[in-house]
Amino acid sequence: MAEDIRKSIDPASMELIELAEQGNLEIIWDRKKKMQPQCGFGISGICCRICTMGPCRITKKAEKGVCGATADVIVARNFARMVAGGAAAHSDHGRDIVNTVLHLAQGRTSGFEIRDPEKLKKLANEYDIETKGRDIIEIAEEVAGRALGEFGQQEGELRLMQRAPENTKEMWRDQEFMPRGIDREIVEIMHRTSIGVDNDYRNIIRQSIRASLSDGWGGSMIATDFSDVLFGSPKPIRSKANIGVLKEDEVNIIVHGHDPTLSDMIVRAVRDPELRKQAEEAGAKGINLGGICCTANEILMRHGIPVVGNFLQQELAIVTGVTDLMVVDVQCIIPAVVDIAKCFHTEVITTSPKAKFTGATFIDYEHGDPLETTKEIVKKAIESFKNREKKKVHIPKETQTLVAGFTAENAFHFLGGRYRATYRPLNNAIIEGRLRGAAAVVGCNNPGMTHDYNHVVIARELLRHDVLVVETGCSAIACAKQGLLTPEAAMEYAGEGLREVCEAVGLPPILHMGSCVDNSRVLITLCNMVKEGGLGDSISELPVAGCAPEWMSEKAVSIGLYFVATGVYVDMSPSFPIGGSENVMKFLTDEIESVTGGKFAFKMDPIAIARGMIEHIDKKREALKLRPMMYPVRDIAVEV
Ligand code: SF4
Ligand code: MSK
Repeated sequence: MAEDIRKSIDPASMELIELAEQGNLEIIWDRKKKMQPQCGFGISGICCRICTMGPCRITKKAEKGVCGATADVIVARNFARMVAGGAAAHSDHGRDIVNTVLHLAQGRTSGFEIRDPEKLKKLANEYDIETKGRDIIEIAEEVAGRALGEFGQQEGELRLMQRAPENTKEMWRDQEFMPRGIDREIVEIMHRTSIGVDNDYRNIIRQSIRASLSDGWGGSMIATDFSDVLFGSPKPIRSKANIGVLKEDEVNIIVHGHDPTLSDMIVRAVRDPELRKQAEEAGAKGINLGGICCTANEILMRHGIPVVGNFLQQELAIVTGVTDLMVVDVQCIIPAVVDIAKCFHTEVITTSPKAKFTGATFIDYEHGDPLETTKEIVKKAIESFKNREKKKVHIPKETQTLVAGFTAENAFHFLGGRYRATYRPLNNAIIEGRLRGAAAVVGCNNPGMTHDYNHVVIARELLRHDVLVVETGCSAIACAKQGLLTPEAAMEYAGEGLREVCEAVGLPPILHMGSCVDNSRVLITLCNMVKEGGLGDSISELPVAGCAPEWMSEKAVSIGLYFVATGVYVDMSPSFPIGGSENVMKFLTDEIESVTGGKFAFKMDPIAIARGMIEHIDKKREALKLRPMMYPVRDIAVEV
């Protein structure tokens, strides 16, 4: 990382980074700097420590590991294990949500209800479960049982994969990519990549593909669908984003992580009149709830709860001195939040037996009464508020309004008019050349790059080329903070065709589709586009592309791979740690296209990333013989 890299494009974040520096508080960028230079063997994926004959590193002098493993095998194994880690995280998240539905149905937990019974019935139909004349709770128990069964399933196909177009499914079957069971594929990666098992790089990557599909079309899709059943399907909703949503005169609680089971219940707890009264008695004007990372996206999409920030803002939220309590569930919560919290009055509460943090208070949310447990957490926040140190309070003012809450089902209600839920207008707009195509910009932040920069520049470049953008995760938060998630943004940033489409129906040019597991909503959107007709018979024929331009988590590797395996062009920045094997690189960026129709690119510059996506979209338009674009590309600057 260059010493003088701009840390963030976000003024609120920069203000707090400087404040941390003045106060000698160590934050993520400081640790990244101390870590330089980072290990070149790790970056290129040629370090193996799978057995104790190693660790082995491939060099000119030592072209094979002690066991004889080549760079190709070592790189492929390391890559596969990243996929396994990512797929496991998403899928285990999905399992937890299904378990909550099951426990609700069996009366083993309280406080939850089935908020979208219609979606549950649709799921029941997909699982061939009778719904007529049956109690909703009884249906829920059976559907949850069947979905849980797919995690341990040993043979056959996953149910929700049947949603894909026939051609795409045929390709998966022909290539033996169809996952047999969710857990099975992840375990098989761990087996195959242990010492002396799968020693063919292509074969290892093929299993990675199968495991990633069991994430996107399995664990993640189950997480999304059962979250909708349990917490309600999102609807477009206005809210705000960025650190300025924290309030000086209220008790501030931040939820951070991924699992809506906790955050959704906290939403209820902070609305409790008794607790609000207690907050007032403590001298606060109210209780203010905000979120970070994907658990933020979950309660934003369903309740309009404001977003405090994305991944790189988790420590900064504490540096404001007004975060009275941060309560976390699982994933993307860096251990350093506990250290920085010690410099303030902030209480850090962990709630999952899977994710305990040394130095934080653990409250067992999973085994207690959920509503009572969250009320206890809110009471702790009120207590913590009393310990706030006025001289440490510093809240940057920045906030932006946004519209979130789009799903594969509701987004196109708008395009189809109020009463016609159809993808026809979207497909027609693409066919006629009003829209060039659609693109997903997703994924994390990474302190090795300028915070939010790639997300925003890529999104703007796509918009001015009339590409409709969908976003999830920290990318959606990045663009929200820049005001790109409002209908008004279409006027400012979109090409003329996209602007016409957005204006006709009042949509933002970027549709916020939720959390990381909600990339499954993007998959369903692609299925619906194929089903609507006129844009080819398989997902790989669609004029669409994706990118994760600041990714850092293994989950992003799995997401990228299941999109490529579904037939989509995906750019990942930074590159995967595979540079040590020309063969693995060639397979993922080139050869794979002849198998799935999708492929990876690893461009670093955001304009180059966006142009690569646009080029791919144009290639698909040409293959489909679609009409030329209706309007010239809008000539506006995209830099920030
Ligand atoms: Fe070295 Fe082979 Fe053991 Fe890896 S598996 S550490 S390459 S001996
Ligand atoms: S939270 S996985 S940093 S997107 Fe889903 Fe953000 Fe990446 Fe975590």
